[in-house]
Amino acid sequence: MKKVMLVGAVGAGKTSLIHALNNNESQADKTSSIYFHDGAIDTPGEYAQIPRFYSALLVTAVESEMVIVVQDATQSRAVLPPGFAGMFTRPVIGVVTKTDLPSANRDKAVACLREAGVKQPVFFVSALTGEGLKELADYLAEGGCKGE
Ligand SMILES: Nc1nc2c(ncn2[C@@H]2O[C@H](COP(=O)(O)OP(=O)(O)OP(=O)(O)O)[C@@H](O)[C@H]2O)c(=O)[nH]1
Ligand SMILES: [Mg+2]
Repeated sequence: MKKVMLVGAVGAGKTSLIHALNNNESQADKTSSIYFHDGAIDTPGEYAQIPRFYSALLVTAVESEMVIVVQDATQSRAVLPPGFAGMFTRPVIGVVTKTDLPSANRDKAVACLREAGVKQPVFFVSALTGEGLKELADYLAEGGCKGE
């Protein structure tokens, strides 16, 4: 699997997604610092929401092969600034999480990702039900760069 760095708002589901991709059933704790898991770099949501942390994200992204911008499907307003994804020197994909929840709005989530500068592709997943995880894992296993 490609080594990925996950970024996105506080509570978007980054750590839960890493656990789900690794078949780790433990509950995700709040991420308080940049954390290297096997094959993935987890980041605290604050690093994406507070511009003075951007330099840390940029430096760390160099350790990855691809950046995943994680968007909560139930989050109705854009939290990341316009063009956020454009600052990375790695290919960037989008992942919409929490698709299992009744208030999930996929179109709105994609619009948030596009506004944040994420181009193709976008995957839809649920860490709870496992929806979409295989498609994402397959894409990362193939080293997919389609759409970038
Ligand atoms: N229903 C549902 N809940 C989810 C899903 N993914 C994450 N959650 C819940 O959302 C909350 C936040 O998830 P985390 O994985 O800790 O979010 P995070 O993006 O790592 O947050 P920070 O570490 O604060 O940046 C937790 O209560 C998770 O159980 C999902 O796919 N479905
Ligand atoms: Mg986390």
